Amino acid sequence: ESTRAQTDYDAVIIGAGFSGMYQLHKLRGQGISAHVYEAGDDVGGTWYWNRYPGARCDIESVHYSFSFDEDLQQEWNWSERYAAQPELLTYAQHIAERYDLRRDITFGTRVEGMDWDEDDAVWTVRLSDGSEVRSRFVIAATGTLSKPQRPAFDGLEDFEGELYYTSSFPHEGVDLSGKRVAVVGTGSSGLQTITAIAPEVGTLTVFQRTPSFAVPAHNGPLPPELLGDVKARYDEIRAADRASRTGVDFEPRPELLEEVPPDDVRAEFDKRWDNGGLGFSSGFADVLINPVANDVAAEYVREKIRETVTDPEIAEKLSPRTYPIASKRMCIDTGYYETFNRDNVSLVDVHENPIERFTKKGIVAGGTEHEFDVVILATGFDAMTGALTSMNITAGDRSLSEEWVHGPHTYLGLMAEGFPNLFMITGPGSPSVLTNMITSIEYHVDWVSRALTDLRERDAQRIEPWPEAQDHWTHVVNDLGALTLMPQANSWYMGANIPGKERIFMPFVGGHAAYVQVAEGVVVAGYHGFEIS
Ligand code: NA7
Repeated sequence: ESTRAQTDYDAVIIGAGFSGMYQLHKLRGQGISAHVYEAGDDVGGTWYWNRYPGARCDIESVHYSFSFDEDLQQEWNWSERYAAQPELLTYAQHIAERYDLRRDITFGTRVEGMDWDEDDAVWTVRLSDGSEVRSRFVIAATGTLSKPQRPAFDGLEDFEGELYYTSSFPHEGVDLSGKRVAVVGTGSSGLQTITAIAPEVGTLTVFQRTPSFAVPAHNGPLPPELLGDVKARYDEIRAADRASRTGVDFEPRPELLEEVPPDDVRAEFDKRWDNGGLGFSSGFADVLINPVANDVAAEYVREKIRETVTDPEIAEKLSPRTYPIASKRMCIDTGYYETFNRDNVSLVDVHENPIERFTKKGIVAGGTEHEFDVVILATGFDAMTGALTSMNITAGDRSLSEEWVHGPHTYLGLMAEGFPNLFMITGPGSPSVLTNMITSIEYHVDWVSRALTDLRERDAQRIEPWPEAQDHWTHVVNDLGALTLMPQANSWYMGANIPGKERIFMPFVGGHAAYVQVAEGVVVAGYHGFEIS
């Protein structure tokens, strides 16, 4: 009890996105005092910040939703197959209200730093309002794509038009109609923005450095009878998701692509293309391992691009050729390639001729100045580690950002050696970014919550991974990644999109189900690999 009196909370949770909210709800249910600090003015995380036109989830709503409460999943009605940002934000707000979460969340407050006090086994957490709180545990529910990447373009501050980032798009008041608009970046955010605004703007100029592979969403209203069927079988559907590699059961075939006759392969891809979504590349297990199999899938998409885009030169520029398909997260689109058949849309390839600088009037690339009223930067995120390394986390003379200069080191993507009592939800070294994020979030929150209860039962106050356990896991993550084609892309999985960031494959590529087996085994073996005291 004496140590109890020195802390403000048992647990501080950083972030009120889906993971932070579920974590708060779960700990409350276990009688563990917890408080959430959130930089934004409301809940929702990713879906609070990323309000650009056309923002939409790339996983179907009936899977990208909480499964922990049967009443919730029975009562909530998704309107579309893939939820758009406003509906996801409404869902997040519903979660906050349903479980009365806001009373334990401080909004508009960023965690600016935290120090571990080894004598008291307590974290001191420094907040942006200048205050400090002391907490036995800290749970970083800070997201994997939450620290925006804002390239330092020369002259950016000289640009006199409107400048927006997709990752912090204004909540209201943007009118693009009739204007000369540029979009820089052709990842998921860029693709969705481009497709959504093209009909409304005067002219749209797309600055593309690397083309993406886009598979159709075939989005549309979710028919009530389909939703009814899902609800009737929800247990079965969620169980299949949890037993899968990606957290969505994309039903892979048992054979390898090279074992299947070409006509049958073609029919399988046709079926998956017509169904739409990320399951396109999940049909054959060797697509991410065997370059020959991969190229069959890649060529299928390139053929679709040639069929869709009327100008063959533009079709070729839009066709990815420099990296394997699915080695970066594919984009799920609704008429992206068709957009380039519009008279008001043009494509500037900035691979050969990078953006040189911004001017008062626009952007200079390849020696040509392009003039714009509005520039939208869809330039991505310092993914997986950025939110954690920018938080000034220190323990004694060790700092997390320095420890991770050559890539993240974690045990199971849950904790880092040297930083006791600090948990990460969907941290680097977990499979989360290769999965349906909600499946991964629920598993991690459940794992951490059980660990805190187990610690309390043992009357323990401190948990930290062994250095050897962390080394082994980091090798497993790196070595498994290296067996696949995934490290061949300059992706955010590799940290390759951030100048100067160490190139290392950060997620566990073995999939959700295999990961769960390991992480459950660790618990069954008495938290093997963790020092508990
Ligand atoms: P992404 O997928 O990282 O895309 C960022 C895009 O911005 C990508 O096309 C980049 O080209 C481009 N980019 C970044 N910096 C520059 C500069 N300096 N010049 C030109 N182009 C640049 O981020 P998103 O937000 O679209 O998507 C992130 C994830 O959110 C996505 O994977 C889904 O899971 C949801 P590059 O490819 O680096 O050549």
